[in-house]
Amino acid sequence: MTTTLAPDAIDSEKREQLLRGGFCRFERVLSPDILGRLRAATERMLDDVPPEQAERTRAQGSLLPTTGDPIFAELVTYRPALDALAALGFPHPTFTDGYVISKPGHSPRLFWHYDWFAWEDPYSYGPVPPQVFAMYYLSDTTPENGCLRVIPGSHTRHNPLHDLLAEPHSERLSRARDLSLPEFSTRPDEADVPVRASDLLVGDARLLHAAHANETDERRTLITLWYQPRFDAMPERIQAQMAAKIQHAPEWWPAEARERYSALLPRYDSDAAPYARTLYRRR
Ligand SMILES: O=C(O)CCC(=O)C(=O)O
Repeated sequence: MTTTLAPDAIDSEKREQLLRGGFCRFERVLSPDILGRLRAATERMLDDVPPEQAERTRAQGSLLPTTGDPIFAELVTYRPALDALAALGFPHPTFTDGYVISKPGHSPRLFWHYDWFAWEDPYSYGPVPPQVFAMYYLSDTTPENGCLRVIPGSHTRHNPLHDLLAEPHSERLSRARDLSLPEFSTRPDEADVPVRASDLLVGDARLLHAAHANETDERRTLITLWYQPRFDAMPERIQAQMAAKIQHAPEWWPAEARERYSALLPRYDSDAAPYARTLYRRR
C-alpha cells in the first residue's frame, strides 16, 4: 500500500536525522499512565527469569519476548508512536517482534553489533531503513546506568569497526567473559544517546550500536520493538526472512488485544526462500 503524505505531515528534521545519522529521538511519547503500567508488567516478567538464563545473556541482561503480557498489544499499536513513524514518512509500518531487555545493576557493557541480517541483498545497502527499532527505556538513561552508544552514519557507510566484528549476539559475546574483544571496545567516533523514560528512540536496524555498563544498583529496562517501514517494497526473500521471525499474539491474550496487535503483522504468503542470516560485507 502506498500513501502520499502531505509534505507538512513529515517531520523533515527527524527524518533527516534518521536517514543520515541512523537514529532520532521523539521526546515524551509515553503517557505517565502507560509508562507506569509498562514498568509494572516488565518487573513482573523479569522477576520470573531464572538466574542461569540471565547469566547466558550477561551483556544484554534479560531478553524476553514481548508476547509475555497483553500490554504490549497496546504499546505496539500506540497511536503517538505510530504518528511518530508516520512523521518519518512511514505511515503503514508492519511489526514483527519485540523484546524486554533489562540490564541488571553492575552488569557489563553491551557489545557492538547491528540487528540486520540480509546483507547479501543490494536492498540492504540503500537509503531507506529496511527495519527500524522503536526503543523505550523505562528509566532515564545516562552513561552510568547503561545508556545506548551508537556510531552515527554506520547504517549506510562502512566503518572500520565492521571489519572487527564477529557474529552479533553469539553466546561468546552474550556471556561477556572477554571484555578485551573489539566488540566491547571504546570507539573514536561513538556517541552516547541518553534519553528520558518517556522518549521514543527510532533507529535503523543496520546502525552499529552498543550500551555502557550499568554501574548503578538499579535495573535499566528497555523495550525494543521491530517495525518494517515498507514491508511490501522489500525483496521477497527479505520479506520471507522477516516473516519467519513474526511473534504471533498468544491465544491467552484478550480478543481485543489479539485483534489490534495482529492487524500490524505483515501479510506474507509467497513461497520465496528466506535469506539465511548473513553478516555485513563491504560493497
Ligand atoms: O541495551 C541496550 O541499550 C540496547 C540493546 C540492544 O541493542 C540489543 O540487545 O540488541
